[in-house]
Amino acid sequence: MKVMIMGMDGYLGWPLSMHLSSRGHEVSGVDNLSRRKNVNETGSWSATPIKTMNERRIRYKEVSGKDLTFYRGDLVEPSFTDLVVKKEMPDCIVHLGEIPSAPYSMIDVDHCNYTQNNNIIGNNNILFAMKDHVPNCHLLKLGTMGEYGTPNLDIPEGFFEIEYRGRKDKLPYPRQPGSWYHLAKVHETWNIMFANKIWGLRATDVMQGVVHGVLTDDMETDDLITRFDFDEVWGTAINRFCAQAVVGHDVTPYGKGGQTRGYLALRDSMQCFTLAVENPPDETEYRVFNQFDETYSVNALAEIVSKVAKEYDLEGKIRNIPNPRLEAEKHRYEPDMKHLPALGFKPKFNLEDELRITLPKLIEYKDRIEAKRDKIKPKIFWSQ
Ligand code: NAD
Ligand code: USQ
Repeated sequence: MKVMIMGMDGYLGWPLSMHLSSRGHEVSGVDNLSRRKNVNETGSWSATPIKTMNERRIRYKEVSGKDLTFYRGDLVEPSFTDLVVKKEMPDCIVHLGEIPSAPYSMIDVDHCNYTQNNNIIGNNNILFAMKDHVPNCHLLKLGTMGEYGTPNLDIPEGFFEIEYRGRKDKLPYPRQPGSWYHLAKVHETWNIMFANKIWGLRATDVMQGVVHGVLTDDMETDDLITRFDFDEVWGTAINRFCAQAVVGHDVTPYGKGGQTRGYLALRDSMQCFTLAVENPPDETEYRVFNQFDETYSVNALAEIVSKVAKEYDLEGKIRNIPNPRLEAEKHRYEPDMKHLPALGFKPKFNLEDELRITLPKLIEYKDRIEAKRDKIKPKIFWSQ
């Protein structure tokens, strides 16, 4: 299958490119390298020293014998997006090419608008390029579990049956996102559903939980490793807890620590994406997958990181700190996850297993975390 990966240079895009290529797919990709630039802007860096796209592709060719085609450019430019889709004529587009940080989008009006413009317009440009050149192509789009927010109800996969004033219908489940970033994802969901309705474009909208881990089977050497961020803007709680433990910083759940999310190991996320790519929706179908494995509160996450860290003689002292975000700190979280298991998804790596791979790798790069220690403390406040 010809698969085009938007966001090829990213945390997920790079391992997925290698993974799909190793399964025999013909892989091309796009990236404007903005993630690297935006992390530089906040003064931080990846704990793992990542190679340039050219170095990565050359090294991958050396170890696998396979080529990865790469286009450097901005999906927000309609003519660029149109051109690359027309040139490649993919069977599947995996769209990961967005700004993924909630805190970044909350810095100020410029960062909110940059995130929303980048993500919503880039996504629209892909939809129009698909309609014009590859109307049968499958769009595998990365949304987020955070689109749903934390309702006091179970969370289905995209749609639910509702009865109102004696009538029944199947409707999109209410979205209650908690940041400008998460809101952009909701707007994109509506745009994809609309493109599906008017043009019949087929799409899988993936509501993904937080992905953790840093290594996949295709990373034969650290020249092929993916990025791992730990600062307040780009690091997710789990990455931050690992990095904090490695440099002897307190592990910092925010607030009461009851904030619960879905988690998935990077290597299991490869399995999910592969199943979705290789089992496309019917022509003209729009489907939603919730994609995660385990759910944890951030307090529970901190406890597990701390426990595994002790196996490596790290203290992992936990200290709840004032929450810079506005969010429920104790809430129900019962999302469904049925569609991927129905396609054969079997998670292989639980959180503790994955931590026993991540922590030793981070210990190798302890000096790089130490060098940016001042970027760990949160300074972006949701309510200001
Ligand atoms: P990432 O920032 O590492 O990767 C995104 C890549 O897209 C980057 O390399 C970036 O340079 C590129 N990009 C951004 N805007 C672009 C544009 N306009 N044109 C071309 N390239 C552009 O992020 P990630 O963690 O790999 O996440 C990938 C996707 O998955 C995002 O949409 C994110 O919201 C979603 N997601 C991620 C997670 C997670 O835990 N990592 C969880 C849920 C959803
Ligand atoms: N948190 C802490 N301590 C920290 C950092 C965060 O307790 O040091 C808390 C946050 O307050 C929040 C929870 O951890 O309640 C999750 O925050 P996060 O930074 O780990 O993740 P989030 O901002 O939700 O975003 C991440 C990815 C994003 C993806 C999303 C999936 O960056 O791309 O969309 O996870 S989900 O969380 O399901 O919406």
